[in-house]
Amino acid sequence: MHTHLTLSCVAALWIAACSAAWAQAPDADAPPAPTKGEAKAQRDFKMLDFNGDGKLSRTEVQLFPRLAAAFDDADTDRDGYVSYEEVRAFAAKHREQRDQQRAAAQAAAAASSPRP
Ligand SMILES: [Ca+2]
Ligand SMILES: [Ca+2]
Repeated sequence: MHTHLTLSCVAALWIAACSAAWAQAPDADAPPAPTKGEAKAQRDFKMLDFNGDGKLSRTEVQLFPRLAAAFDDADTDRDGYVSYEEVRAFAAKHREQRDQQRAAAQAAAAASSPRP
């Protein structure tokens, strides 16, 4: 079995908002076919989904403290499971927040820098 290493990668992937492939803007003119990154993400999700019911339970992520900590945030409909859609939404939200924080930081830096 070599799943442990792979699952650790998945955990890192989720928390890191899963790369640009996962967090594409929904209004982007993207092709309907899954991207290479998304196909991999789906594969990784299935690997994390030990019992194959199409969603991640708290038990399934308990080996990964960072995933477990993010579980409530990702489980937006509060059914106790994180679906693939919820993971995607979480990744997108995560990226949005990061972008906002970056924009705010840039605005603050611009405001505090002396004008020539
Ligand atoms: Ca499951
Ligand atoms: Ca849910």
